Amino acid sequence: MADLQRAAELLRAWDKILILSHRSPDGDTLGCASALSRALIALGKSVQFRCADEIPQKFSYMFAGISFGDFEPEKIVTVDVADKALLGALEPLGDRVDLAIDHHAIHRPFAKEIWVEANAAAACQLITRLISALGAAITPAIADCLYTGISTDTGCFKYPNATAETYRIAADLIERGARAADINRVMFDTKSRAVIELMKRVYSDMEFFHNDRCAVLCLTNALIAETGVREDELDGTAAIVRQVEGVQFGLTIRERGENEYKISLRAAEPANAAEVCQKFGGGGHKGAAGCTIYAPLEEVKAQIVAACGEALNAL
Ligand SMILES: [Mn+2]
Repeated sequence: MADLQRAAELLRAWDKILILSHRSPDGDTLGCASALSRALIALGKSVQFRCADEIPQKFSYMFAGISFGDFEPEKIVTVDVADKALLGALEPLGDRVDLAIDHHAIHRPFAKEIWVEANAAAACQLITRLISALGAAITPAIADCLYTGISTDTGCFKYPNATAETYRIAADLIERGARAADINRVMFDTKSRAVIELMKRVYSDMEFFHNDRCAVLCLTNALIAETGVREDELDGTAAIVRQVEGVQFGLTIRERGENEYKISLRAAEPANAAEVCQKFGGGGHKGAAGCTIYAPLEEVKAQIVAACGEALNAL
């Protein structure tokens, strides 16, 4: 297992570096990639960046003005990638990764060198320290990228993963020019008209079961098409059912294909989301888990709601 010093030593020696983000890219993986790219280029290195999926528009500012090189990569670095399958269409590159920098406790090793710190709230915390160890400046543009990753991975510093260390690093980034208020407004308080239309429908269609201890919302392809909401705008929807006071299980049912529904389950203590999803071949954590059920929607809903009811009765 590599550490900060080892990662810095490797990157100091390397050139012609390809940085990879995970599929369905979020603020953390993109914040890492853009900040590290900027720092390595400032150190005189040639850098490229790739991601299997398109960069959501709200993150595209991170890459403005970066001059990526045109070369055959000699070294590959992944950032915030817990498993090579998460490279999506770039998975074939997964066996050629020289250094993986990650913060997932469930990291499944695929790289030659691995630097994982599972207690870090965001991989951007690691990249912040790495850039300093490399002796590169944390410019205001780099500070913006890193702050965005930390803020988005902590739900705007609201999740339990935001530690005193997280706040210290964020404070340091603000001192170096990160535009915290502007970034948080764009990341958390700005919604497209399409999302508001979706929310109107989702709130009015939300259903409650088991004495209001289980809340369900359904995202059908028809609803998504009617409202025109983009895939990357759906991240926040799983949080809605969790906001309802007294709800122990919050379910979001997302249509994936014909008779194929992906369930995102959120649980409040002492309920266990992973236990329920395991019954359907899925998994996850106590507080958040997922599974896929192959059946018509009404049947899917009945099955998962019944499983939640059993779990509630056993509490
Ligand atoms: Mn992350």
